[in-house]
Amino acid sequence: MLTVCSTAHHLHHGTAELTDGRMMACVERPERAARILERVRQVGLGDVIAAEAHGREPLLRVHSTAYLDFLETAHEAWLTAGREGDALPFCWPTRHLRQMPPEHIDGRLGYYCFDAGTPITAGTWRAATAAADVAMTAALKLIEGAPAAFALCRPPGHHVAFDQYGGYGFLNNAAIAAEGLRDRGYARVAILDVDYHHGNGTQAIFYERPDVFYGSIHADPAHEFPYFLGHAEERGERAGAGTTLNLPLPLGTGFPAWFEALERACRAIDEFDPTVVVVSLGVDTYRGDPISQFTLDQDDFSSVGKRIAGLDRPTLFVLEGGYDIETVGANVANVLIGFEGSTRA
Ligand code: FKS
Ligand code: ZN
Repeated sequence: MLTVCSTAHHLHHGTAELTDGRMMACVERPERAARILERVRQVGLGDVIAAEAHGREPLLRVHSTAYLDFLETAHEAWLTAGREGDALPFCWPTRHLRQMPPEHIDGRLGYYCFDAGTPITAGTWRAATAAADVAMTAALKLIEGAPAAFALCRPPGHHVAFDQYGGYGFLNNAAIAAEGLRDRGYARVAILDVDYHHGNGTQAIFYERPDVFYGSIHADPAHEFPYFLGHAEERGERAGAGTTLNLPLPLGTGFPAWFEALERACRAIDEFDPTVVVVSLGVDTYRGDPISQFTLDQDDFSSVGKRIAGLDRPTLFVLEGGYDIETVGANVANVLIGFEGSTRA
């Protein structure tokens, strides 16, 4: 399988996130991508190529101009306001407040961001656009006829909506790839999100779309981030009624119950009958993950890849989360090898 990556991800390296009432070192850090790439090379997964630049156009299929303008200039505005280091919001337009971007950078950060764990650094815009380029480059390989590709995206993207970021991400790489595939003739896209967290951004982007299915297996938002989306009763609306499937699972869930949910998601995808599958691939379901509470073992990830291969459709893997530095490379590679093993046979 082909891997697409970019060295520009290094330009995004946040210092700290607000967790449990304190500023803690960011778990979403450059070493994650380095470890994954190292492992992909070690196991001989296939060619590794650099992303090509695709400019703003594919981003605008998913995000608003105002949001992109904000993101591109946010850190500069932060410095101009006399701040140093990373830009983080501290005030949000929640219930009973007006939904409009104010002038001051502090207010704009709150308007466009939904959490306090996603710092904007001087290089964030360049890293985030490079990640979107990684996803688009990999998507185009499918258009050219590759049966599968791996987009080694960093920062991640599935929490990012039309004009709102958070959850360690700034641009929704999987959604951008999905729209790129739609624009180039793939009539029906199924997004399968296996990250530990619900992909609230991806769900919101496609909630009313009949042509893009979103299915997710994740920790029950009643007890886990992102809390405010991802419940079982959310099934899509209007033209998109029935094209969203949420399978929330209790904290502590192990592989048997998790795999049962994967089976359900895969059956729903078969029924949707997509022309292409985009996998939001997070391996923070691993038992040793520092911020998550599922208990998948390293070998289980091969079975995940194998089941996804059973969908028997062109497949684009887009990297999302996974924070145990020692195993993140092997866990991601196991999914991809599991997939390849059963398509090669
Ligand atoms: C821990 C609080 C953690 C944020 C969790 C963000 C998860 C991001 C992710 C992605 F794939 F996007 F990277 N709060 N006390 O793993 O879903
Ligand atoms: Zn996650």
